[in-house]
Parts: sequence; C-alpha cells; structure tokens
Amino acid sequence: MHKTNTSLNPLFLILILISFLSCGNQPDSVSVSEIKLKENWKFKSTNDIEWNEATVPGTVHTDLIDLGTIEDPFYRLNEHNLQWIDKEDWEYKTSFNVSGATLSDQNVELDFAGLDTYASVYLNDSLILQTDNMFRNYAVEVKRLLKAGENKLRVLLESPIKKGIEKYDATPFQIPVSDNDLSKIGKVEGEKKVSVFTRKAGYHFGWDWGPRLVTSGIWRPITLRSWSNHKIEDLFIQQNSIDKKASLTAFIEVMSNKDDEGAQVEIDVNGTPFKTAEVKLTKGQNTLNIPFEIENPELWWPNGMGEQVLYTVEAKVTSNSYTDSKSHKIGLRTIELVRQPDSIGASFYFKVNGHPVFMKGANYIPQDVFLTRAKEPQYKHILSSAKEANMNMIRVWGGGIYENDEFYQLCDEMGLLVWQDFMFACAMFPGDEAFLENVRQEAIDNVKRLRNHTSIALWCGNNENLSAWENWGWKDNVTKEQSKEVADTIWKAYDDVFHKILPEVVTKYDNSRAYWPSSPGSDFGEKESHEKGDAHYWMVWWGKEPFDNYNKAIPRFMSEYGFQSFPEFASVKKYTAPEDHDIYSEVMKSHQRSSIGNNTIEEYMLRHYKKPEDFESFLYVSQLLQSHGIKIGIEAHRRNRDRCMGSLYWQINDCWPVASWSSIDYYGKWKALHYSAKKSFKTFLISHENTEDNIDLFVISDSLKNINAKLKVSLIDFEGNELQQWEEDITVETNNSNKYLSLSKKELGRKSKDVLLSVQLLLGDKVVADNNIYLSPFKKLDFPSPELTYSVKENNDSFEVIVKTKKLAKDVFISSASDENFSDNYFDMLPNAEKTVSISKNSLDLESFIESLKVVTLVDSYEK
Ligand code: BMA
Repeated sequence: MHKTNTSLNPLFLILILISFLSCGNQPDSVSVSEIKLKENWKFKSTNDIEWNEATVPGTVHTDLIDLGTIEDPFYRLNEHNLQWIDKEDWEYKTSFNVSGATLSDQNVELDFAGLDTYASVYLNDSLILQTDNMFRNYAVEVKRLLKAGENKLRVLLESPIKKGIEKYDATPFQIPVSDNDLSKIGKVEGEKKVSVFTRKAGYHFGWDWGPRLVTSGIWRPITLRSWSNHKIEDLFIQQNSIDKKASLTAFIEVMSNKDDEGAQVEIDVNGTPFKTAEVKLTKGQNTLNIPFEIENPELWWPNGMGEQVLYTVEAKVTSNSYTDSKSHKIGLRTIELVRQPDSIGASFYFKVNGHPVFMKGANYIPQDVFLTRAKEPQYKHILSSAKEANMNMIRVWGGGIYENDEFYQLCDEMGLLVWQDFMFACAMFPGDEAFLENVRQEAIDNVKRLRNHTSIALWCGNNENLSAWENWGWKDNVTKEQSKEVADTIWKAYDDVFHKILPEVVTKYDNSRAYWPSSPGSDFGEKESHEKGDAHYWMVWWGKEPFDNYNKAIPRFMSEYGFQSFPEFASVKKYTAPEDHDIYSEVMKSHQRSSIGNNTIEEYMLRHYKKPEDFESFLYVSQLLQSHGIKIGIEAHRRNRDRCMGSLYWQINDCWPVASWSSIDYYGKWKALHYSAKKSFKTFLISHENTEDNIDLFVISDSLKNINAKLKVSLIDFEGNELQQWEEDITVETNNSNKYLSLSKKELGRKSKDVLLSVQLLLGDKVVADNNIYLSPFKKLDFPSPELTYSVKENNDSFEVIVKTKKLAKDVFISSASDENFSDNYFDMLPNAEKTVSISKNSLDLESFIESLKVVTLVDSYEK
C-alpha cells in the first residue's frame, strides 16, 4: 500500500515563515472590507438647534413622521400643509468608530450610493464632497482625515427648491416643463417650475398620479471601505455569443496600489474554477479582459417561455497575497431589438434567443414618494404580481429612479425583461457644460451598475420629451414667445443628451443592448408614428375617444396607454374620513392628479354602465370600467401581432393612495384590471372582432409550439339555457394570431340583451383560454339577480371561499378585512357555476374573516 509522508520538512517550514513575515500579512488575506454607516444618525433643520434621531438611509419627511412632527402626508389633505419642508436646509450627522485595523489598510474611502440631492459632506469638519445628482454614486478617499476611535460625519442638504430657483433665475430663457411639476401646490415663489434644473426624481415635484413632496435625504447607504494592494471596482460579464457554447468576456476593473505587479485571475462559474490567467497590474486603474466559455449553456427565458436559469460568475484577483472578488448572477440569452423596414414602415420588436417575443406588461413608477419605504416585501409583491399576471416586460419609466439592485435581481429571477428609461420625462432640460457632464457621469454610473442584469432589454433616453417638443406645441410656443435662437438652444441640449451623450455611454459600456432615444418615437429625433417605432396612445382618456378605438389605433409597439380607476373602498377608507366619501369632495379631488380625472371616469362610466347607486359602488364600477377598457386594448394589440409586438399599459403601481391608471393600488391590492390583465396576457387568448355583420373569433398564441386544440363556443342565456353550440378542431400555430370562426350577428341577433357567447380553447380536457362575449353594451343588458351563495373553508395557511350561482353573476367582487389578494376576483360566473377562490390567512382569524366578508356583483351597484 502506498503511504504518503505527512511529516513536514523543517526547512520548508522556515521558508513559509519567511514569506509570511516579508508580506507583513497573512497569505491570501482579503484586500477589501466594508462597514455600512447606519447607526447613530441625528438630523435637524438648519433653522433648529435641537438634533433628533434619524434613520439612514431615509428621507427628511419620513424622519419627521417618525419624530411625530408631521402627520401622515398621505392622509386627507395633509400633503398641502407640508410644503415648507422642501424650502428648508437639513443637516444629518453621525459618529462612527474606526479601528486600528481599518487605519492600517493602505486606502480608506467613503462611498455614497445616493445623496438626495444638494449635499455638502464634512468628515471631522473637513469638507470632502459636494453633490448635485441623486442618481450618482460618489466615492471619496478619506484616510488622511480619519483617526482611530470616534470620527464625525455631517451631511448638509440644501433645499432643492431654493437651489432650483437660483438656477431658474440665472437662466436667461424659459425651459418648457409639463404641468406635472405641481409648483402651485408646492407654493413655490412665482409658481416657478424648477424641477428640471436638478438631477432628482421628477415625480417628487408632483405628477398626474403623484403628490408634491420634494424630499431630501441620504437615500442609499453610506459605506466605509478600506483596502490594501488592490480592489475590484467593477465586474462586467459581457455575453458575446450564445450557441452550443456561450462565449463570454469578464471585464474586471482593478484599482492597484502597486506598479508592475503580477496577479492571478480566477473565474468561477457556480463555484467551479473555469479559467485562470496571469496578468500584470499597473498602479491606478486596470481593465482586465478575460474571455471564457460555457459549454451547452442552459438558456434564460422570459416569463412564460421557459426557465430563468442563472449562473453565478465570480472573478477573483490575487496579487501580493491579497485577494478581492466580485460576483454576479447572470442568465445566458441573446436579445435584439429588430427594426427592419417593411411594407408598413419599420418593425419594432424584441427577439430573445432567436425568437420574436410579444411583450406583455406595464409601466412602473417608484413604489413610494418616500423611496426608502419600499422594502423587499414591496418589491417582491409588485414584481411577483407582474409575473403572476403573465407579464414578460416592465418599463421603468423616466420620471422616477434607476431602481435598486434588488428590483433588477428579482426581474432576472422572474423572467421580467426591463425597458429601462434614463431619468428624463415630459420636459426639456438645460444644456450647459456642467449639466451635460453631470448627466454623462449619471449614465455611466447606472449603465455600469445595471448592465449585468439579464433582464435589461433596452436603454431608452427619455419619456415623451420629444413628443412634448414636437407634438404638444412646445417648439412652436418657444419660437413664438421667446425666439428661434432660444428654441435652437433648447433643442441643442436635447440633441446633446439624447443623440450623443447617452448613446455614446451605452455603446461604450453596454454595446450588446439597443439604445432608443425617446419613448414614443419613430427614430432618432423623429416623432411618434404608428408605422415605425413605439407609441403612447392617449386619445382614449385624454382625447375622450371610445375604448373601441384601441381596435383601430395599432402601432408597432404600444409602450403606453391607460385608463384610470379608484382604489377599492377598503383602501380609500385608509386615507379619507367618512365625510370625504364623495368623488367630488375636496379630499377625493386632491387624491386625483389628472386635470380631467374624476369627471372623465364618470363620463366613460355612464357610456358603459348604469349609474352606480353610491360612493362605494362607484369605486367598484370604476375598476370594472378600467378593466373593460384595457382588456379591449390588450386584445387588440395581441390580435394584431403581425403588426404590433408589445402592449405595456400605463401603469402597474402607485406611489401614494390615489385615483390613477394603476392596476395595483398603493396598499398592494389588485384592482379588477390586474385580474383581467392576467387572463388577457396568458400564452393563449381567444379574442373577437366585431365587424358589421359578424363576430370573428381569433386565437392568439405566444407558444413556441404548434398545438392541436378544440375551439368551443356556446350561446347561452343568463338563466343557463344553452341556445346554440359550435365546436371546431383547430391547429393553433406558434407565435401567431388567426381567425378561426365567424358567427353571423343576424343569427345571434334578437336575444342579445340576455345572452352571451362563452368561448373556450381546450387542450384535451384542459381549458387553456376562455372569454365571455356580450352582445350589447353592459348598461343595456338585463342582468338577473344571480341568486348567489357562498361558504368558507379554513385551511392551514388560507381561507377558501366557495361561491355558487344559479344565474349569470357579472363581475363577482369579494372583499374582506384582509390585506391579501384573493386568488381571483371581479370575475363572471356562468349560470349554475361553482368557483373556489382562496386568500392567504395572514393574521386574520376565521371569525373576523367571515364577519368582514362581502360578495357583490354588478347588479348590486345599480340604483334601487
Ligand atoms: C404618460 C406618462 C406619464 C403620465 C401618464 C398619464 O404619458 O408618461 O407622464 O403620468 O401618461 O397621463
């Protein structure tokens, strides 16, 4: 038997000892350590003397709420009394201990991931940093100012309004800004719209779904980072090509203290070493390019098309016995934006892993006006709600923020592609050198931070700035009211940012993704059209056009369209008092920021529904109305997928409690629209087109396979009698929309007030798509009282509500005291049907659940 000699040679031991002593540290020590400065924060207005406790990361407003100085800004009209906060300067301070070990490192820096916005930072009374952009990351070398033991950090935040006014007054012309900047509510001197002068989330200054609460604060973490020898500043895993093998390059940015120093690089994939390389580091910045390959890669797919396999790729750099490492979780996939001239104009669609993908989704705004209140559960809730509703794309809209890393991480995990706007919306912007350089740095910081996320599909310059300039009359007004020179100056700033700086940054740092200058637009600087590029269709709502016009206005990619509704009654009760329960009360009007808001909801409602009998019913019917309208839109886009390859409605979420276009309210409650979008976005959809004489039935498939299925149609009356039936065996082709059946209206005709067509697509016994088609407007239908009964069953983690009906039950709405969402809601039940919906139990006991349970249908909303 072979025996290994385990005894150690004394000479060898001495050698190890010598090499250990000569390094002055242990072999392979970690070169970088980090501490988050979260503790001991205090804050005050510069006008005050007394310091009070603060939370960092946080905002001035949330600290004032915690302190009890101000009341809940979202309750009733409180927002209006809090406008003084943004006119003051605020200070934050903390003290933190620095150990001898930290100070023995060669470098110590303070990293500021997000300061909102005009911050002056003092370390032990020395000014170390001044900032003017909440979207940027700033790192400052501070070793020379630190001492062992206690150190003091102070952050002065100057009023963004006062700073804005200074810049506004110093600009010799007027920059056009939309009315979303609610300077009137903000009680800003001369109602000056100052938002565009500050690189800060646009929606803080108000929006047509948001409050005017201009926060200041340290909104992302401050980190004390110490390091010796070298540190990895950035790791980018570029996907070069993906086929039988994935060819990748790791770009590793390394900061080194030593010149001409040998280093070993190791790339690990899922914990297994994949590639090693010997490199030389020079003092300062180094960029290492390490190509590597993964054989037979498992692909990442968008939601609904397959799994979201993520590989963990780690890069380790070892030099002079110090090691630093960084890792990312990446999905392997190809993505292209295809814009090819065709008979209509030019296509605008995404190909993922070589397949054209119809994008189903919604626009996303920040989840709270006070950004740091959105935590992991809120991120998980909104994004898993998107996934559950069969979405595959989210548009991060340009008036908010570049989201937190965890947002994109969840999108990677859930298969939600991200249309990422840069943060510019509905305004023109300054174009001076300092502003442009600030924007360039902001773009670099964020493209570098986000480019490893598989979910990012597209970088888009701005939201509606081009439309505002070209279509809303801004260019003409500026030319007329100011001068042609001013108009040229303003356009030059636009051209510099959106046609030069941003595309240059994307090409340099992330050239595998497309850059699109403005949403909506047809090309660089070319305004919106339905033949080319993407479109926002607002003639429904703003133009008061009928919902049916969604069937005619079919662009190449619909990146925005929407209709408002109110939150459900349980949500409205949280921000109002009983005396506010009228849609035209001061409070309800203030929680409605569209200039045409509540009237427009009412006007459309009376086109489609009978007048609801009271406030609570009005809220409920407003949701049915919104869901009905957007369902028409989604189905029209999907039916026309040979022309239009995306349907992103405006908007999935809210940032405060309000009447808005959202499908999920501020408190996380799914509105009727979210439930119906879930159905309309399923892989298979049955949809109809109303022609003069016929009802044409289409089946739409986003599946990558052809399937053989049965299309079943029944004409039934509201009492449950089946009057006619059609059945057809069909082949549903992959990625297609096809007409399969045409029913003559004449034959269906006379009884149209108490009948419906129930359509189903069956795969064997399984219903993979269904829809109900009513033959007259809802308000003209003779809905019976449904004779509905229900019972409740308690499970370990959930309650089940079993609903039975004798006759047709239209829009069954189940509500309870629970904050959770029911598995289904606002659904139709055919006569003699039974349906079970469940809701997670949370903290509610059976008795209180049953007591709070309420089940209504559309007929309950009618005036008695
Ligand atoms: C869109 C958006 C937002 C706005 C919404 C509703 O065009 O880009 O600016 O909130 O319309 O008006």
